[in-house]
Amino acid sequence: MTNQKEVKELGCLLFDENEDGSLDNIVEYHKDEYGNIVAISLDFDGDGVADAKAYLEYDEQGRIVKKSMDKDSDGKIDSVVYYQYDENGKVSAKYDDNADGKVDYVESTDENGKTTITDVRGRTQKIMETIKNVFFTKY
Ligand SMILES: [Ca+2]
Ligand SMILES: [Ca+2]
Ligand SMILES: [Ca+2]
Repeated sequence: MTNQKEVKELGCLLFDENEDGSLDNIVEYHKDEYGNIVAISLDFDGDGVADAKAYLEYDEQGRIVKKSMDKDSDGKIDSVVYYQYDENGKVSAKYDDNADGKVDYVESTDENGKTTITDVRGRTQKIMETIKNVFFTKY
């Protein structure tokens, strides 16, 4: 994030996306007793009301294993990402884009650091676009 204007305090990030001097994004973090961020609230228009939420779950090594996203802050989870780690610590991610319990995309990284995304339904169109649009990837 190059346009991050202010870090008010640990746990809250403020962004002025269009640089008009008023805050557009407020990101609020909630941490558990281990210091892991377990919930994130996003206020896209800076009106003080959260517009989207995300919830994170960790394994015993403190690595994120599940990210649940409520894109419209209505209390219902809209998409879920599952993270798996191999013995080398490499991560692969499974995206359930519509939170129906079925994985829609699998993202994996090879030994050269190249990331490939596989659509489990066999469709290749728009995958990158979809992934890019998956809520929260820029954070
Ligand atoms: Ca808002
Ligand atoms: Ca929702
Ligand atoms: Ca799905």
